[in-house]
Amino acid sequence: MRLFLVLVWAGLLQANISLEEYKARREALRKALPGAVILVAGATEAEKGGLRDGFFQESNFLYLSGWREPNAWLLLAPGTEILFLPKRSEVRERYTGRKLDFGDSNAREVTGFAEVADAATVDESLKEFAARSQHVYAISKSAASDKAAAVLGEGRTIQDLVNPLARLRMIKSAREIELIRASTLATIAGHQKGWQLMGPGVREYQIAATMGQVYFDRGCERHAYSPIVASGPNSIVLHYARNRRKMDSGELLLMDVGAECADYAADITRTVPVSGKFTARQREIYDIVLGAQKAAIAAAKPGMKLLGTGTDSLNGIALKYVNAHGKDKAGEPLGKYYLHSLGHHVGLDVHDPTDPEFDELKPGMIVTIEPGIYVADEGIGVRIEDMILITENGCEVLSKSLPRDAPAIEKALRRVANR
Ligand SMILES: [Mn+2]
Repeated sequence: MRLFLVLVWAGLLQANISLEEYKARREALRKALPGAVILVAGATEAEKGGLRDGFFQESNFLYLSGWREPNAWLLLAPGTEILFLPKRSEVRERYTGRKLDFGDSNAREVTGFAEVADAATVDESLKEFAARSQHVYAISKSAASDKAAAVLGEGRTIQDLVNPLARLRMIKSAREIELIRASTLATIAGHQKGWQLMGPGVREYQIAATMGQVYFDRGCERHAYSPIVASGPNSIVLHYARNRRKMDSGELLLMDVGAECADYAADITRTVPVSGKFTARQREIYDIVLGAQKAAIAAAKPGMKLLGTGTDSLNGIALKYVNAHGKDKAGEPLGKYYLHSLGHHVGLDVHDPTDPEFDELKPGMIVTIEPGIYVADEGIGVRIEDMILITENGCEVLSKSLPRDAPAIEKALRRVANR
């Protein structure tokens, strides 16, 4: 059974997204912007090819092309799609390996583009197609919008591609959902292993290292974001990333850690007691955060909104729950300690782009539900974060196999201690 699962796993990670699906995405974008000329810039080696991280493709460019080599451009126009590739450089290739050249005979087959051209001719092509079109789109403040402004001149309006593209990215395909499920499972395995190591005297980075080891060992390529392993007073720092502190008994440990596997992110948070049992006050706060999360998840379905504060908003429902339960030391409601909003979309990016005008939940969206309460003067920060898939009638909690009820967490930690 175990071997079988490993084989399924390897298959999932290898196939990624097909060239047909990338092409369908480009077609969907062209259909959404009829008659438009669309220019998208790939990441350059200079900005993303550093020794520290290695080269990785800009996510909008990857979403539309699947192309993973640097310094490429993408031009979409009515009836046309062109991938522009730079000339090969022998010197660069000594460092980063053989690249595809626009002139290679297999260039169209490898890329899935009917036309592959020399990146030195982007300006010419852009000018030519823009002269025949009413609308030119590029992502604002990107190399593409800079180029379009420079090539087409001051008088020409460049429209922002960010929101039209975000609308497509917000609805995940069946294949994307599969890949995000795989990232979620790898992340859950990491969390479970982290729990096994946790205990008084352990350093935060040891937990982060253990969690990462689990998902890197499964072929996941990156952390989806810098791991947050925050013990005791650090749990109130929302994006704590130093991970140096030694944890102690009686404290909480907040672990917000996620893998990126086959390009897709996961984002899961659990807050657990270092010594295996919540104190009464920790448990009280924990149960309020969990209650808020469960109320939001119970209400999640198409037509509801993720953000905002209205009765049609999951964030509003969670905040209302927090304000109606428990008090701080001064007897005040806890809503003022709910310091960030409820969640975000997850996909190629851990914080996937969203169009604020397109804010109603729809089937195929994947979002996090992550309420938190951070009471600085009590040194208690609790965040519980799960990933949900919006379905026709409600939602599915993708990360449900990682315990989140307090008794289930204590039981899981007891099992670990008894081994
Ligand atoms: Mn998150």
